[in-house]
Amino acid sequence: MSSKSYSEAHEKEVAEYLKKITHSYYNINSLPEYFDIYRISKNDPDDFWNTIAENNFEWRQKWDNVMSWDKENVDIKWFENAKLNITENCIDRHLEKLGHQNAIIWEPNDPEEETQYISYNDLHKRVNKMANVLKNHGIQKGDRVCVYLPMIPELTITVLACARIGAIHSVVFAGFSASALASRINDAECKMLVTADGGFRGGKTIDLKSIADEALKETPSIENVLVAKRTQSDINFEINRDVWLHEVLGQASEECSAEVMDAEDPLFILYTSGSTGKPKGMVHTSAGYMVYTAYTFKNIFQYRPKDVYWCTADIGWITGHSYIVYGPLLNGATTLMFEGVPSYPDFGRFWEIVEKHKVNQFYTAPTAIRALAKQSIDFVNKYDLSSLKVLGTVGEPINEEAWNWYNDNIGKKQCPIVDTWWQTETGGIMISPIPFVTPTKPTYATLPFPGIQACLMDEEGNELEGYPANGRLCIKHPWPSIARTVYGDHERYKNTYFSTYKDKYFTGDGALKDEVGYYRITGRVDDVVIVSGHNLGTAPIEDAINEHPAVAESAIVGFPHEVKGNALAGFIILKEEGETRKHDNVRKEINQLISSKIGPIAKLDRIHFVSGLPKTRSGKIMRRILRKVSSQEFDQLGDTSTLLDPEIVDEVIDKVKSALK
Ligand code: 7RM
Repeated sequence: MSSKSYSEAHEKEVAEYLKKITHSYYNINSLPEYFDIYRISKNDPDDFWNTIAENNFEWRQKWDNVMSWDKENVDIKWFENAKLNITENCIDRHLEKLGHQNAIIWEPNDPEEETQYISYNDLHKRVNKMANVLKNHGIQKGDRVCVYLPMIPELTITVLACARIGAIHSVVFAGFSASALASRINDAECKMLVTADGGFRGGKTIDLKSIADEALKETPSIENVLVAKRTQSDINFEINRDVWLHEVLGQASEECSAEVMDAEDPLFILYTSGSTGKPKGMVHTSAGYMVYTAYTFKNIFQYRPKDVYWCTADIGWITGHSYIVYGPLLNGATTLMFEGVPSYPDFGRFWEIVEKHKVNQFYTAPTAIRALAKQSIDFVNKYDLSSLKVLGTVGEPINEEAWNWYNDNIGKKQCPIVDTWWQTETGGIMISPIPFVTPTKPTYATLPFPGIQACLMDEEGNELEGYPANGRLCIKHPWPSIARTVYGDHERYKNTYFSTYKDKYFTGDGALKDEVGYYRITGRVDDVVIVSGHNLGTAPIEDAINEHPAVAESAIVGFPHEVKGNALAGFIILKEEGETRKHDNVRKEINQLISSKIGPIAKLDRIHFVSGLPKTRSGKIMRRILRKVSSQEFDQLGDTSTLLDPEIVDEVIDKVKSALK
């Protein structure tokens, strides 16, 4: 055979293979098809998920029962007694046909450094080596391994290596402090820590190892620390505890058979902060998580063979777990992993990467979109973004202005925007448009994904069946990737998610449904403020304010008021700092805007101009802190060490104190 015809034949085989594995039963190609499939999934969830699970994965053994739900104990099981290993589905089964295709494209922080292209063959070898290293250091099935790494390939490889041998990974975002790391290690009693000498993020170097050393002073369960080399910094090294990863990887075998796991064996723990108390270790299990992340990835990003898909999240968050690692690899996709930040070396970095790798699906957060929209449009227009087909957003409500900017300037009005609503607890996307199928509407996450029985509840526990309606978002029936428990505290799981409304999962979010039944997430229900008896969501007020041309970002909270019960305070970042007289004008104009958009009831009693807002590392505004400050409870701010920029809290306190004078 000539090389040309060989490669043509090979191409054809590959195309057929990809079609096979990426062809889910119940692929959604039109709106009527969506409604049909949704109805099927609702009428007979077991049969629906059975079909998807049977046809798209490799099982060592099939299940006896699709789903069981003991409502009293909130004990949920999917695909009971099935046997599998998720890494065989992510890697091994693709090798014959996709071995040479890129599994991961790794783009470094510094554009001068070389990109790494990791084929499925390479990934297989590297995961096996890492798995053997873990085993050689005493890690067995069921042991917990804490992963505290920057966004380097070793992070994905370690996660998969744990899954390969049945160890439970607990990834802690590499921006967290020593005390946050220590409490997570201790809660899960991790036996091993995998970290790095340091990490690069924009112009900064983070001394990960010294932060880890600080944490390790109070983590008795850790036996060994594997250290990846990234920054070449001088680090402290405890000879009896610390191990250079590159040294042991060099000696490890490239073969490691996958541990056969039970469907309900834990795959990972991931911590998420609650409104009170210590973070909750959400436990996700093997089979259900696999089925749900694969099926949602396929349909919500409309991934096609040879596409390059990029999610800008960090693997330290659920978005990175489900939609950088597992979802894409389960579909034989090429997933781009970026080490850096949108602003380094300049605000064109994202778009430069899109052009360089001809990215087809791009998935990011509203906070990044707003930051980029503040910059000169030249940063966007310098690059060719014509490869883009689908744009995604996740993490918080996206305001209309940011949605339009994304649509006009990045998608050039040609790319559907999938506003995907979901949570750490849900494991995968729950409410989202399906591109080219669901007509989008700015700020609306639109319709529940098949298998997701979403509903709105009122405060008395009644379901709001008609629409338009406004209520609290619940899910009536388990889906495969629901977290099964809070690690070590099943009571807390039951109380947080299944006690507010009988036999329903309560999301903690408020939502409204428009006249066609589209959902719009209005924010955490604890962000609802009742002013003079009126329920006011803070998100729509923020949206109104953000339309003011001088405003870059805003956060609204309630504080106690003698007459109205609660009044509203706004913390506002201006695009440019102005002098006081200008501030007074902007104050007036903001309240006029709110009056006209929402009503005079929503006017702000106090407006503080600040240079930043207290945010979590994943970009969520910590309104709890603003609420406490506005209520003058300055000594009850709780732990602020996990904030992106803890110093901003002092500025916020100063502003509030001086406004009270
Ligand atoms: C994926 C993730 C969960 C919370 C959730 C919401 C908010 C997430 C959207 C959103 C409006 C969205 N997991 N949220 N996505 N709000 N529109 N598309 O972010 O556990 O870190 O956060 O984030 O309040 O409850 S998370």
